Amino acid sequence: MAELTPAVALQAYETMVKIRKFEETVRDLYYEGKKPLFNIAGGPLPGEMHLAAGQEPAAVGVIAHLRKDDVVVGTHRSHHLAIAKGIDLRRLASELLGKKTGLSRGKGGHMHLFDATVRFSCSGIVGASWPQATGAALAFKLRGFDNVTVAYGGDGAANQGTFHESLNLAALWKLPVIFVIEDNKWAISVPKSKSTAVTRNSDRAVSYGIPGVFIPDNDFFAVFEAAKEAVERARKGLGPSIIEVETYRFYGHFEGDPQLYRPKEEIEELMKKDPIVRVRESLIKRGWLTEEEDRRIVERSEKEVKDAIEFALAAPYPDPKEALLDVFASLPSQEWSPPDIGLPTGERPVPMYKAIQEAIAQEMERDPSVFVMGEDIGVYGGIWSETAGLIEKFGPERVRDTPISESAFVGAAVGASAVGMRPIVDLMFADFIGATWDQIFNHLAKDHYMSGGQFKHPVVLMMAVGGGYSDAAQHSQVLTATFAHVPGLKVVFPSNSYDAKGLMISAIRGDDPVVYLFHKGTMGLPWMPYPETAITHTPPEPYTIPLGKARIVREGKDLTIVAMGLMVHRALEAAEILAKEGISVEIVDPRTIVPLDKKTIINSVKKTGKLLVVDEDYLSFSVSSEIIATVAENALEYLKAPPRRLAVPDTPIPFSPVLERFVIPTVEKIVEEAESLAKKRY
Ligand SMILES: Cc1ncc(C[n+]2csc(CCOP(=O)(O)OP(=O)(O)O)c2C)c(N)n1
Ligand SMILES: [Mg+2]
Repeated sequence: MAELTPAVALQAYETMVKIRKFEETVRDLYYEGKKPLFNIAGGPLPGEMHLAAGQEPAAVGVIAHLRKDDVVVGTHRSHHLAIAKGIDLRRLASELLGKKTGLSRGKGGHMHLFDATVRFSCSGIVGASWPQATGAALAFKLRGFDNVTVAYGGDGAANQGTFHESLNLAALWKLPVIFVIEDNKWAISVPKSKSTAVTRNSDRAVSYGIPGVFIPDNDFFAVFEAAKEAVERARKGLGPSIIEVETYRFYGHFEGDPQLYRPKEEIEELMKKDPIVRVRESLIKRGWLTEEEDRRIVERSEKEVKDAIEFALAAPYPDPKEALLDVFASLPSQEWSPPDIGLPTGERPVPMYKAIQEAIAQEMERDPSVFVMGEDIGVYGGIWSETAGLIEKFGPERVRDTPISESAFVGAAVGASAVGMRPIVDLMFADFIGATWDQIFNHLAKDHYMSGGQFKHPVVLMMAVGGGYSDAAQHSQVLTATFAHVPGLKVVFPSNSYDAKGLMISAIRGDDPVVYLFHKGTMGLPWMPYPETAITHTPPEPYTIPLGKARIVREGKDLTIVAMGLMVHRALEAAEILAKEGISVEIVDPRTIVPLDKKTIINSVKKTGKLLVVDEDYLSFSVSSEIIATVAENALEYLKAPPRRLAVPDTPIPFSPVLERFVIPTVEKIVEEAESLAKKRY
């Protein structure tokens, strides 16, 4: 925490001057080469541009109290925050211009600034910062560090559900996070009076039993004092606070914004109350700043900004092929090795739910950065018993029951993993991803890429999938394609206990986000029917299975069936029946959908000449489509008949058992389809 000494005040003033110079310079540059003026793609500075001139006190007044290893998470309007946090100006300017020397080597741009060295990130998604800063604060608390985190958001962002979920979570868990609302009174064209039911967002703190202060009139000194108290409180472990700063947006929402929604007089009035001019006057009045020193500060700032922009303009663009890099932190080795054959056998058959528990427990034992959170995962042990017994071993801090706030706790995993934790998040049912999809597909999946490889999210998102027990359309989906379609997510889908354990350990140890799906019908739960073949020998010691390596569950020569999860076992049952008819079926279980072991599938089809994909996900635009496309691209000439797929026929999953059996692939349907395919020839 800083005291307002002359040196600290001068430093803060200089940072504000530098921010303003940066924004003014970027603004001028933005319009260069743009014809017409609002041509978003023209000139050296492409894309959208949201500038923060006028909002300097909210940035500098708070961040002045932070250390380099504290975390700041910002928004689409974040240059001022990044500069206050100490980001390198040359790399910042380069990133804005999409250059190789940029923070993310041109992969993020102005709305997605990442700098791991000063622990700064921001997002173009309004309201995303709240849970992420909350998660980083959770990481610090779990590790016993005294770091704090600051989440920034606008008056508009304070109406997102994430804001309220995060406040509840942070207050409940007494996390060292400060929620700063930059109230510039506008969310694009919508005035706060038309979007927010309360006059002051700081009053919302009452609902969560935490302090909330409102700083009127963009007053740097008042922000500084309020932040000092909030940071002190957070560092002492006393929990979160809200600081709402009434601030001014000098320019439009974005550059090119004609601002027809706000009166010109408002802008003129704001300019008259320029916060930097007011700080300067105050410093001069206090005798802390002379006109001479002020000139030097302005000159220094101008020089630094000019140097950064010139550096960025002169810097090279990245090699276009770099667009393909950084999707994942690690990929399977290029060396392909033959797949495992058959289901594991041995003297230790373990149901899948126990294999998952065992894997998590062993990794938690080995690595203190691993922790689990989700709904009902503590004393209850997870509704699929996947976390049973963990709380007794590791306690409620590391086996953390959460409120029903999927956005907040998945976002928290994003934030916690960015500072070195390895969260396992239990989402209960895959169907619930809708409540947190933004954190999954815009952040968890993309941050590694957008940060040019700086931010890693080693998060395991585990969840149950599948139907067959009349839980209907919102509790029975498989959704493999939904996840697999998003670049940056690995997708794991074990079909048996042995694979479940080895894949879980690999997922936890890897540096990429992994969606870990388990089928309810393979878990081996006493209250849910399951095939005996899902319960396999599972060694007691920890072991890994590389992601991207299929298993040939059964060898055959007439027909290849590719199946995942419960469908592997239905295919096995079907294969037994077909064998009696003299049809020899080979079954390939990809085990991981992303990365997909294409080669094992292709090799199998080359051998059998026939392909049937059995998929419990929806039929169209699916993993089954992808597998067939892969085979068509690589082994079309080997096919002796058109490939087929058996999947849910693009309907939601119905409730009534007779209806449900009609849409989900059954053993009978697999037999029927395979028989007909076996007979088929071009
Ligand atoms: C989830 C989401 N919804 C909508 C948008 C489009 N959008 C970008 S900025 C913005 C207004 C944000 O207002 P506020 O939070 O007050 O921040 P300010 O722009 O005033 O700094 C909107 C609606 C978005 N980027 N993300
Ligand atoms: Mg606003």
